[in-house]
Amino acid sequence: MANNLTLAIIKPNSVRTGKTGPILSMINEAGFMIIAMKMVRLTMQQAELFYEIHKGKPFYEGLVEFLSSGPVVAMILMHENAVEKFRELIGNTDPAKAAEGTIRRMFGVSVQMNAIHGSDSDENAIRETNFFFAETERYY
Ligand code: 3AN
Repeated sequence: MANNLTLAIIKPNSVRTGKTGPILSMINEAGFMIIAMKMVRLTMQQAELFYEIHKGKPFYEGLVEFLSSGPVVAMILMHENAVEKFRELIGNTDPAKAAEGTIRRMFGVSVQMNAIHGSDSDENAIRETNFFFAETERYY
């Protein structure tokens, strides 16, 4: 079942500019089932932990600061091949390179403020869903 789940985060720039609703519509229309969802504001320490994998990279500190700069909407999504399918829906890390009709192309403003996060492997999907959600907060 693990490969049917992925973690999505609507990033602070999208929430701040009122894009939560339009992004949720796209997620629903693409056939993903939302099995957990909440709005949270991460502390710097929590954001550091979430992006631990990127520690040491030149963009790490800016990324941590950005992710903790305002509320985000975190979700667990269910779909066959969820990780891969959702990466298709969100598009390239760089919104300028993302395909037409993808979430990042429509709502991303820069590589850092690229509107939304999606887990990049089944292993990270498990780690990331556990980071945000307790068993009691999931509907599956
Ligand atoms: P993705 O989110 O597409 O899996 P990653 O895992 O390479 O991309 O990067 C994680 C996050 O780090 C991205 N969503 C983006 O916000 C940020 N990021 C990646 N590369 C850069 C960069 N060169 N400059 C600024 N931010 C970056």
